[in-house]
Formats: sequence, C-alpha cells, structure tokens
Amino acid sequence: MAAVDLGATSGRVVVGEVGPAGVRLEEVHRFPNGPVRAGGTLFWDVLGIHREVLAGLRAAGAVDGIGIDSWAVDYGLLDAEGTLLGNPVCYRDSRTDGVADALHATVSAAELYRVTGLRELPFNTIYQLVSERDSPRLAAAETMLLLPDLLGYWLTGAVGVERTNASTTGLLDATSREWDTRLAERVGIPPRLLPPLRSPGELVGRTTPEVTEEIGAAAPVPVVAVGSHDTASAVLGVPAGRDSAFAFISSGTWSLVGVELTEPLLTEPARLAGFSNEAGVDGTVRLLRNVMGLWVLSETLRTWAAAGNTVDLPAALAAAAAAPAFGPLVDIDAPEFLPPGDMPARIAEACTATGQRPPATPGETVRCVLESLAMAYRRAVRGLAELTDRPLEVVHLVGGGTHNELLCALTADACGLPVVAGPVESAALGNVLVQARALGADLPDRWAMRELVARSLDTRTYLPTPAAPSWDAAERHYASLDIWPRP
Ligand code: LFR
Repeated sequence: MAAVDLGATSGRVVVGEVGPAGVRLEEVHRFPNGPVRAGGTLFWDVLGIHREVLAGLRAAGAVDGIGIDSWAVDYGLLDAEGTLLGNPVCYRDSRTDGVADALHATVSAAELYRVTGLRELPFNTIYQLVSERDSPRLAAAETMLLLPDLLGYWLTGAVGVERTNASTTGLLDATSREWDTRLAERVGIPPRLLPPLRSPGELVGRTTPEVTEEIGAAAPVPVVAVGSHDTASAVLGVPAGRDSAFAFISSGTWSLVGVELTEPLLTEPARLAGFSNEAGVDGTVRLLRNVMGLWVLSETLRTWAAAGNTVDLPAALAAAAAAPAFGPLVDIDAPEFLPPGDMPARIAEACTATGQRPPATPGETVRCVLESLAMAYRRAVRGLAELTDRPLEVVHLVGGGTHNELLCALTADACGLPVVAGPVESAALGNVLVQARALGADLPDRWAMRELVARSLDTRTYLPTPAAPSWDAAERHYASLDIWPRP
C-alpha cells in the first residue's frame, strides 16, 4: 500500500507491507512543503503538492491501495463543475484574526464546544469559512473538500469528506459524527458546501484512467479512506498495549498531547483547560491539546539562516543540551508564536514582558523553546489525568520529535513518567494499517494494529532522571512570573 503523509513542512510517500511477520515501511518519495505568501495571503501550493503525490505514487510502483493523510482544517472550494476555486489558504494566515470573537456573539464558545467538542483555535475551519462568507469565491462554491479529500478527488473523481478530519472543522457533531447543518446555517455557511461523509476503511474510489496512466499502474488502484487527519493516523500507530494507561504526544510541526477515549468529554472544565475532542479511527476520541510544537524551533532556525547565521539542528540541540536548565521560559502556546516570523525576537519580547532575561545565545534560545515545550507537555498530561480522573503510566511520543533526544529526556523529567519514543513514522503506519484491514488483512481492532507496530518497529524508552531539577518547583516559579494567562 502507498501511504501519502503530508505535513506542513514536508510530504512523503511511503510504501507499507503488512504480513504475519509485521509491518514494513519504505519511504519512496519526500518533498519540502510550506505556505507561499502572495498578494498578502498565505496559501498552500496544492497543485505542486498534487504533482509530488503523483511522482511519489509512480515511485511506489505496483500497490494494492492508496491512502492520504495530512494536517487538518484547511480546505479547497469547488464550483458546480468540480473546478478548484483558488488556492487553499494556509491556517496560519491572518484572515481569521478576530473572527472567533465576533462569531461567538451568535453562538457562544461554550455552545460550540458542547456540540463539536473543539476548543476555540483561530484556524478551525468554521472560522476560516466565516472569514470569507461574504466573498464571491464562497458564493460560487458548491463543495468544500479538506486537503486529503481534494487530493483524493483528483485521483478518483469521487467527492466526500472523511470523518476524522471533518471533526476538526467545528461543523461536525462530536457525538453523532454527522455534519451539524443547522449550526452551519446559523453562522452563515451554506450547508450545500458540506459533502457526504466517509469513515476510515471505506473505499474513496479507483484512480481515473488519466491518473492510472500517469502513475504507471497496470489497472485502476483503489484509494481507501484512512484516518485522513494525520494525528488520527499517528495515534493509531502508537505501540501501546490494550491495558496501558497512556498519554500520547504526536510531535511534529505541532505537538498534540492527549489521551484516547471512547466517548467525547464535552464539559466546561475540558473546554476551559483548552482540550479538543477529535474523532479517531473506529469511533475513538482523542482528547488532546494543541501545543505549538517544533514549529517554533524550525522558524527559529529559519530566522537565523535568513540573517546569514545558519545553525544546523544537531549543533543547535548540542548547544541547548549544554545550556543551563531553567533559564527563561515562555508560554509556547501564546498566539504570537502561531504566524510565521522572527521567533527569537518574539521569544525575547515574551521574556522581557515577564521580567526574565532573554536568552543570550542560540543554545539558550533553543533550550528555552524545548523547556517551554516540555513544560507545556507536563501541564497538558497532568490536566488530562485530572479531567479523566485516571492516573497515567506512560507517555508515547511519536513523529519527527522522537529524533530529538533532548526533548524526549526533558519530557520524561517534566511529566515524571517514562517516555516511549517512536516510531517516527506513526502517521504513515496508521495510514497503511487501515488500508490493510480494508483490503482484507486480519487486524480485528486497533489493539491488533498496535501490537503489530510494537512487534515491528523499534522504540527507545526515556526514564525520568532521579537527579533532575524539580519541575514542580520550576512550574511554581514560572507561574509566579505570570508566564501563563490566568484562568
Ligand atoms: C498536525 C495537525 C494538528 C492540527 C494542525 C493544523 O499536523 O494536523 O492535529 O491541529 O495540524 O491542521
């Protein structure tokens, strides 16, 4: 099977093979990705992404199935003839500034949460659509497709939206997992835009003759709906056992810190603590918090490189490991870290505003980012244990962040729990496993899939260091500096 896994900074096509001995992955194509600013708007180059997907599928050779997952919330609009109306806008664009507050005069944040389970994040699809509800583009639109669905539409001609990703729009009822068309109408989004929903495992369609030829396949290839939200696939690919009380951190551009539940938790304390309920594969729910993630680090390195001071990642991490513990800390989830830009300057400003000496060297800056992340993980993990009234025993960290040894070690110390790091490619694994089951593999439930992952891929365990400085004391200290907004 070919798994197309698209991230905000890079995309890849991975070929996965599932057999009795385990699951094997081979990356056959990788390409850089990133938003493009044009005429004041931050867009995705979605045709460029489509071209790379085709190139990757050609490189994959003969496969039994294709599945696509990507980051969430962003969408393309199609007109009545199925033509894409303009480039999809990147969720980091400023068009949603102030939209949520204005919309909450019509539907309160508390009501939205009770229905959709989504914490208010400025880029949730509902706010993006509202920001353009009076535009000619929206007037001309007949259908909205989330990015994996748009790419799947170009492969097969079939129109639909996959449920795990639909759950990030703010327009899906978290309990029934159907569109809330009344909510859409109330906020001025035409319900005609919301196409039929599909669940992971359903067939999207087969490749069109044109695509079949372009990717060099002998016959049309089935495209299978997977957990098309990358986080849904990544959490399916966590090698946890059925009885383990685990939290996960899906660590990439974002760090999604959460637990898996079987029912959404739609309470006010959950909303006020900043947790979203997102739909997972097979009816599961991820109660999670969006922590700003390694984006802040990659933007930091990009800022330095643009100024002619290229610091490569290994050097930056080595310098951070040598820097003193618990220097300045920032609220890594503060809105100023969301848009692209000069992160070192924003970090320095945040430090000054809270009476701390800003980091003076690249090593101190990177240490500040990583400790701020680890502190955010700690607060999220503790918040989850409290909300679900269940002590947690282990943290599974998956995704690109597993390569960052310092971050993994800090996370173990901060959470006071063992951190099992890996696999790095859990999203591609989750993608492949859902396809495998749809195509007939004997994988009765998610635990069977996870058991296969645990058996096939290496992980590394980080235990909390007994001699580590106290994170309890550190959290109290930073709280006294008003680093975090008061509840
Ligand atoms: C991670 C992710 C997050 C989502 C963010 C924006 O790649 O999908 O889950 O909140 O990107 O879409």
